[in-house]
Amino acid sequence: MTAAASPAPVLQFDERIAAAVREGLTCRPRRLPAWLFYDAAGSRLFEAITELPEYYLTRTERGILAAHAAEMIAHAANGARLRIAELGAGSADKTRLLLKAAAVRQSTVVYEPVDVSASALCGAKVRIQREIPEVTVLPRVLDYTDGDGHRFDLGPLDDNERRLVLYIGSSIGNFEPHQAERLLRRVRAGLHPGDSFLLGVDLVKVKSTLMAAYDDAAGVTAAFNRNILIRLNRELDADFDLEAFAHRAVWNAGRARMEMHLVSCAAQRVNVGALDTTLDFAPGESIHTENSYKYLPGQPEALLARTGFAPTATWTDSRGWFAVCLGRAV
Ligand code: AVI
Repeated sequence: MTAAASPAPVLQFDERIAAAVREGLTCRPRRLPAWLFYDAAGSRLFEAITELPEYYLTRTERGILAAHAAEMIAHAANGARLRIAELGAGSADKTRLLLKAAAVRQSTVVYEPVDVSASALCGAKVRIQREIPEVTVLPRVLDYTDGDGHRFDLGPLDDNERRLVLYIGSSIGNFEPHQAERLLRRVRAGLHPGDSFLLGVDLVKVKSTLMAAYDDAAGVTAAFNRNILIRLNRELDADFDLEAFAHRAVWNAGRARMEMHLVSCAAQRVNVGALDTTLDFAPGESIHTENSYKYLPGQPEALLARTGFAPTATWTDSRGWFAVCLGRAV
């Protein structure tokens, strides 16, 4: 009797990741999409970045929200009750400030975090409901960046209710300007006139401050950047040598953006098993992993105006480093 041969293991690779990597690493200059950063380890590293002394963005925006949350809520409500949606569930740390201000004003608040990740939404629901019992969390699993034409639809409102959509944290900066505009138009199409949109944007500032924020002394941003290679090794059966790629932050003044790159330290060959491909890197060759656009004063308001919102108010910090802008859907 012969034993049946055991079947060869079938390796399953995520097609979306495989397609993005095939496209980005076989073209010149090489690039990878920034959404690849956010696996579980990358999300933890990003949380650590937000605590760094050099990463002024989170702290500065939190200060603006802490000082002006009640005013922001009053402007958006404009006499009605507010229902608050948020693009990206995140850790919702800064969102609390706005939810608490809304709870003071109207005693109960419906909060609709929107994210592609059901598990991120689940975590946000538990945390928020435990901390602010006046808030009912209604998570919406939706890819708000989806350019495939699916409607951005958060569902109906009650009478005398308006919606406020939050997009804080400077996440808009990770989109190319034309993509940012498309995203806002899409959100606007899912709102009614009188609803509002609150946008947090990082502003252009002196180069040394920007560079330090994206190349911190403790090397957390470098680890965040390199984590993308760890992910490709694990999820696409690749063999990137992490020591052989250096983190590089660049201020591109002409395009008003911080760039992150992974630069090959030597001539090297990398195998990507899932793609059945080898990649040859020249010394100094870069993989461009992220853009983080910075805005000039007035630009966020112009963006709102171009996409169907009347800019109603802008709040900033004393150094003029960060802006939180409110637009009302017209
Ligand atoms: C998520 N996003 C707003 C961050 C930023 O600043 O562009 C991502 C990040 N990249 C490096 N450090 C933080």
